[in-house]
Amino acid sequence: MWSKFTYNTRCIEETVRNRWLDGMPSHTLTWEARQVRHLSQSAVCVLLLTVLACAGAQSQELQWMKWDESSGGNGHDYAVLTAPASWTSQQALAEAEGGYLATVLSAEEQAFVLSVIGAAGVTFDYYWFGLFQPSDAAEPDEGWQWVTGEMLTDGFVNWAFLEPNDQGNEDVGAIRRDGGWVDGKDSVANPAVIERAAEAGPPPPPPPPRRHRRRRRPRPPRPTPPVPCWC
Ligand SMILES: [Ca+2]
Ligand SMILES: [Ca+2]
Ligand SMILES: [Ca+2]
Repeated sequence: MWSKFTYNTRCIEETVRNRWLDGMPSHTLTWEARQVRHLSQSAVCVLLLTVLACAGAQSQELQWMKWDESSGGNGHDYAVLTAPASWTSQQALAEAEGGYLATVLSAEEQAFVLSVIGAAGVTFDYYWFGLFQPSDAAEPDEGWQWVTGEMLTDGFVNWAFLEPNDQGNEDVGAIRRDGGWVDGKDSVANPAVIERAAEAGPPPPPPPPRRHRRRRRPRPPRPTPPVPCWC
């Protein structure tokens, strides 16, 4: 039965690991083989609910909004993953869409991202975006960087009041509806705002076939006029 499931197993694994109710160690699940061993009833319930949630997250219809270059944008598309999930799961879903959790590199991009969130038709307090802190960074505010590699110290910053505060291993970032940034726990289920470079347009038309030029035959040398004889 389990070998027929094609859901995002990373999403399932992350959520189950973070929400395990009866303390059962996660090694009781052999995800590679899609098999379930020695599960209690409560664990089975959590697993089934998670499978359904992750399947729903994958099937959600995305409404992409382009930040047009004609209006000062970067030409990228943005969308909201409305089904709440962990930061890691949302990043995996973003990558499956050819993108990543959105990076906010300027006040202008922040304004556009908030407009995308506002147009998504759902209302949550927090939306995961592409900010994270490596585990070896000094708490609470060292090492923060974007999933695309830019360091936060090099650009636009908009932490909310008293954030980041690392209230219990908060190493990933979320943006609030009012634009303030907070650090949060990866395991918390939130919607997310994602970004991707614009889809490649149609390939350019092939060049017209080159006309085959006929090679000119070399002209025969002109006969030299006879030299007049004065003798
Ligand atoms: Ca960006
Ligand atoms: Ca932290
Ligand atoms: Ca926090």
